[in-house]
Amino acid sequence: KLWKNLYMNAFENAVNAIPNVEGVLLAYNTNIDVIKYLNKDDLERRINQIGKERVFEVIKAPTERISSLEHLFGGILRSIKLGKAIEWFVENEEIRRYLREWGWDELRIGGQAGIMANLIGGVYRIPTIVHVPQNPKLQADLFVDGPIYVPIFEGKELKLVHPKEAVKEENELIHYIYEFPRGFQVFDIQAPRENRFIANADDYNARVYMRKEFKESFEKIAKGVELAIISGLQVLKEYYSDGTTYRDVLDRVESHLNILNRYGVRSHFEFAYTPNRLVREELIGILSKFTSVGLNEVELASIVEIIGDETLAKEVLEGHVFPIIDAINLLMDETGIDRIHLHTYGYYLALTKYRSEEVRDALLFASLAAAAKAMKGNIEKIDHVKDALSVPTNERAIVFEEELEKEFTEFENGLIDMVDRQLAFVPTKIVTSPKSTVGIGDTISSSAFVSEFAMR
Ligand code: 8BR
Repeated sequence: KLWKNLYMNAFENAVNAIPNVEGVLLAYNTNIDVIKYLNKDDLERRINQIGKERVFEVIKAPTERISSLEHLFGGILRSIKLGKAIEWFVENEEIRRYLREWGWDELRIGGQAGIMANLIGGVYRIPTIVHVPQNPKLQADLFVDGPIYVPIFEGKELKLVHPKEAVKEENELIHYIYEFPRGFQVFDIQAPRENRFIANADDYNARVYMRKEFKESFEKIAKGVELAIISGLQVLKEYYSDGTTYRDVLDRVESHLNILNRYGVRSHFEFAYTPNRLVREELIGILSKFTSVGLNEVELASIVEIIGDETLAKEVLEGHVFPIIDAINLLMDETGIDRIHLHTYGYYLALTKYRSEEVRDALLFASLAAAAKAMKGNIEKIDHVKDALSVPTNERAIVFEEELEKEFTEFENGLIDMVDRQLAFVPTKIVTSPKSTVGIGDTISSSAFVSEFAMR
């Protein structure tokens, strides 16, 4: 009952406040997601043509990258066999041509910045500037209509236009996503659960390429926005074959953050899982330049491995609320960041250095957006978010709520006063049979960040 009312109020408050936001900047990763639903006969035919035995060898000895058809199909079969999400980079042009010809069932805008642009600009109708490393027609057409802009030079002047009005003959940065359902069978292999194999044919986002408008005119771009969301740094490697390193990219990111801070633009970093430990450590190091960070429990555990200890990291992974609270407090101690938003299956937490009910309302609004995304696969209008009010609130989170009430006597309406910090807790809406769970994390983080600063 309490949460039902809080949810309704939060939705109203967020929707009323969202038009106040003058502009959001989203950088850096945008690409094309190609989705193909695998077909047993087609797959078996293609594999038989290449030679089944050589493909099957790759299942046992994964190559982790694709430079031949054996690698491609071996990777796909390995993903099916393990029911695991696997992503390998496509190294040569011939295979890229093969993938393009193999075709697809659906095209979607991809990359965190690209996905968030269609939500924040397309659905919330907030003027949004998005970084597109390349802007070919195939990708530009995937942006919905609305106040979504890319900066372009016209002569020496910087202009903001919809990506469709700025199409160039540039590279198509494609992530080929091969989906299979649970029980999918090919030869004698059966998928224990639904999942996907991704063949990544995108050299630009892999190195966090920044286009010249952003390199040369970032200050002008920053002046036009109130909020910024940075993502896509999780792919960085220690070094590249041309002698450059992750440091070259991070130097540029830091210079962008300095400019954003100078203009009072609040910034959020979406901390996606970063496999390289050194890069992860360096990302923790630059968090102090951001206002806010968003992550899930797996990402939080991977951070605790560096700034805390193995025991706490393990407890965080198990999803219990007290170790997670300890971990986000530790992260705030280490970085001094003002806001940490943790989302996990069933509840969200936000630890902030300031006190405000809007923090909680923003989490509730984000939970509605997440449920809408789970239900529809793609949110097309704000009414989809409103419809999520009818999704039941997660019962299991109520147990955590009771534990919090016991521990913190002043716990009220999802807010806990922690002397110099505030902790907000909300049980989320859980959709029982989701259409898709791709991109829900980005939807949660961006909806909460943008709506909180709209309301405050
Ligand atoms: P990540 O991609 O960052 O892990 O975020 C996924 C988030 O989506 C989870 O933390 C969870 O809160 C949310 N989610 C998932 Br997964 N399934 C959901 C569902 N069926 N309904 C609502 N939210 C869901």
